[in-house]
Amino acid sequence: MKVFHIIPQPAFMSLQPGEFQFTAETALVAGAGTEEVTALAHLQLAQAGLDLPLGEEGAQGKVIFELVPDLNLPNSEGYSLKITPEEIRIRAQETAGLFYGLQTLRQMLLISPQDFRLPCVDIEDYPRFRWRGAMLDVCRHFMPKSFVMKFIDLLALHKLNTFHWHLTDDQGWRIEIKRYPRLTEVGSKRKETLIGRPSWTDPNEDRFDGIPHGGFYTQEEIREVVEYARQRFVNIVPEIEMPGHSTAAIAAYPELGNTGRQIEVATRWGIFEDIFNVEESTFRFLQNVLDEVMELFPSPFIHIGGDEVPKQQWRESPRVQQRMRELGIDSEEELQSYFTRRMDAFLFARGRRMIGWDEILEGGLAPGAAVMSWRGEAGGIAAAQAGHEVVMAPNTYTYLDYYQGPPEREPLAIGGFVPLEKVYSYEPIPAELPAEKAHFILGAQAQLWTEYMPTPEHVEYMAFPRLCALSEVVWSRPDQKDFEGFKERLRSHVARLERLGVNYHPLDE
Ligand code: TNX
Repeated sequence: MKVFHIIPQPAFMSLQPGEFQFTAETALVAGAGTEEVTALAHLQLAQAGLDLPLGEEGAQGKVIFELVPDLNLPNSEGYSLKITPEEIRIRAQETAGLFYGLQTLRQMLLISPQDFRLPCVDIEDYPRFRWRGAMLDVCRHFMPKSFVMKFIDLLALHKLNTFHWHLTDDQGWRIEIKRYPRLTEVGSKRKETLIGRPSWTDPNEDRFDGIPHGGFYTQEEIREVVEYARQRFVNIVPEIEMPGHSTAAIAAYPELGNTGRQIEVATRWGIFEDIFNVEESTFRFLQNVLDEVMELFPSPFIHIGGDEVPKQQWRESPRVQQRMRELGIDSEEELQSYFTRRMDAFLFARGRRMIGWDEILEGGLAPGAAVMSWRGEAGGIAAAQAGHEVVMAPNTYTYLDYYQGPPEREPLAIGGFVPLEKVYSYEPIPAELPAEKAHFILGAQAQLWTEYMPTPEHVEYMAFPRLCALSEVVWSRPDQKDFEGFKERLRSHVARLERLGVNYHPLDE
């Protein structure tokens, strides 16, 4: 039955006889401690076409939210949803579970027929992984706050709980830092943007659009987004890139770089030579930035980037070489490791955890660091072997900036090929990893790098339906995996996306 084409697939679901009819009297009932999620239910069900009054238990026809501490579900995000002819009851051990029960109900109602009847059903559901996420790059192309919020709501609709917000990069610094206003005054704007792909043979052949591009989020706007995400049980992991991908910051404050030259915010894509130096003043700068970031984001994890750091400037800088000798550091790889360790210690002392891209493994991993494995699965395997927590984000399965269909039929993308079935087939626990290390894999996430996604509509086109497949990878039981069944449910599910005004890549017939 179409209404039960839920994505991600619930752990257990059994159809029961009878049906529940919504009427003008059907009330939403908040059990003790569930007031906030019930208020959100009112909002989200209204969006699905049902304006339910908040009422009392005992009224005729009701949707009840109830916290039951001893429900015995395998984890705190699980829920039970029972529809009987008399009532709809959502129960969970914690509020997060009630929220996911609500998302299941919301999905049913988003495609239920106009008469608002739902067949009776028993659902017991809980996630497989605790890190279920998506990363959005707002640097290569700035995305308005309203879209960021819509995207977070769509994550939540798919029971994803982590939004990794890539806020700084060579082409733009997108977060207001009060202590360093030039980061956004200068660093949030570039004078133009590359058209098409960079030339492989001669950068002088690159063509540019001549149109200034910019944008950033004020701290007030960020607070608003964080609060919106909190209500939807989405943790926002902010990313501040260091020591590479930092052209925009160095353009704002050249003293952070190695050459002393005034450089410009990058206008093309790729890997840039300008990286942070290792002066004490630069560490202080970064720590002051992170202090403001931690004020804004309650996330237990703070992402410090760490990827794609060309070491040429460090090799050529007499100052850096002198610092290396003073510190007894022999290689530039080790110097990046020293850099990362200091950030790890800094964040740890403030009660947070550091996470970085898998390059932070090179030259020795900081003790408390978690690793985001993007260059395939190898980094994740090595980190988990060494007893570090890992988030799987392999480009081979989770890069939604890669093509999803034959390139000649798709809008220009960065390259690669990760069709829907490939995403769906992903197994976050690598086969090579010994079973006793599997618990180090926190989960997985999808990546949306936006070099070739200039607009929110284009981001949606790349994200959907592949993000639906990813949600099933991280939420559903692996023994339930069935691509044909998934595709059938997806055919119903896209009607929900349409209802919510989401652009998506057409499904193959
Ligand atoms: C590599 S993935 C990058 C990004 C690019 C992406 C394009 C990673 C940690 N670094 O800077 O946008 O490839 O696919």
